[in-house]
Amino acid sequence: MKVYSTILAKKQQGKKQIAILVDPDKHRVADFSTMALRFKDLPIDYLFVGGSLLSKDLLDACLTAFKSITSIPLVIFPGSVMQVNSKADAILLLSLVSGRNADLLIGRHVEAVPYLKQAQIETLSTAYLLIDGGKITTAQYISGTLPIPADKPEIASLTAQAAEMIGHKLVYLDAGSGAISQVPDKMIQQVKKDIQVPLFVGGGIRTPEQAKAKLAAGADLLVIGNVLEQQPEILQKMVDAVKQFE
Ligand code: 1GP
Repeated sequence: MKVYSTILAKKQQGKKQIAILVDPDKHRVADFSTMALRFKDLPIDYLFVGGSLLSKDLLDACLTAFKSITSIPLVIFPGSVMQVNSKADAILLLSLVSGRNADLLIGRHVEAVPYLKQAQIETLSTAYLLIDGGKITTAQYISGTLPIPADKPEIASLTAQAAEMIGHKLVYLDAGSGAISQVPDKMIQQVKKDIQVPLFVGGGIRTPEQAKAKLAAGADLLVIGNVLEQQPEILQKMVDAVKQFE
């Protein structure tokens, strides 16, 4: 329960949190140490590692490098059952509650149990809502589900509330990696008003101003990935935007 307790404690202290998402498939093994050295002295709350498609099997190499160089908690953001690894501190056990694909609501979880037991890592029960971000993202395509329309905050809120009632411990609104438009502020505000559990927001956040807007709307934790592949130098500004948020 260590990572979840940390997320909750920071939320209760009114601190905004940032997770940097690294997709191991987008890198070479040699990159991981360089990235870890860039991350290690910044107040990054979590490193999320994973992707919708991991074809190169670099998850282990990535976690190994991050673990040996940084002390930032490592959380797997899995695209499949196979992305379970005991070097991580925790894994987002995602239920794609915006979709109606039974496999992604319970089927894959059943298959993952032996791997999760063996790895003995903390599982973070997460209600995952894909929100239309203006293009078909990998997550949407692979899951074969429709995202929630961006102009339907009430659907997002009812879905999040149902997930919280069912017992999910986190809600994650995701416009998808590289989304053109981020999760709308109005939707974040509505969901935030209606749930108690920590709220993660990600997908297409490219500037510190966008980050601040999502935090002001009510996000407790931002997930930032894609922009750092294109502009690694923006990392410090993104972290500052979150950490200096008042
Ligand atoms: C994607 O929310 C994450 O699932 C992060 O999105 O890569 O667009 O920052 P980006």
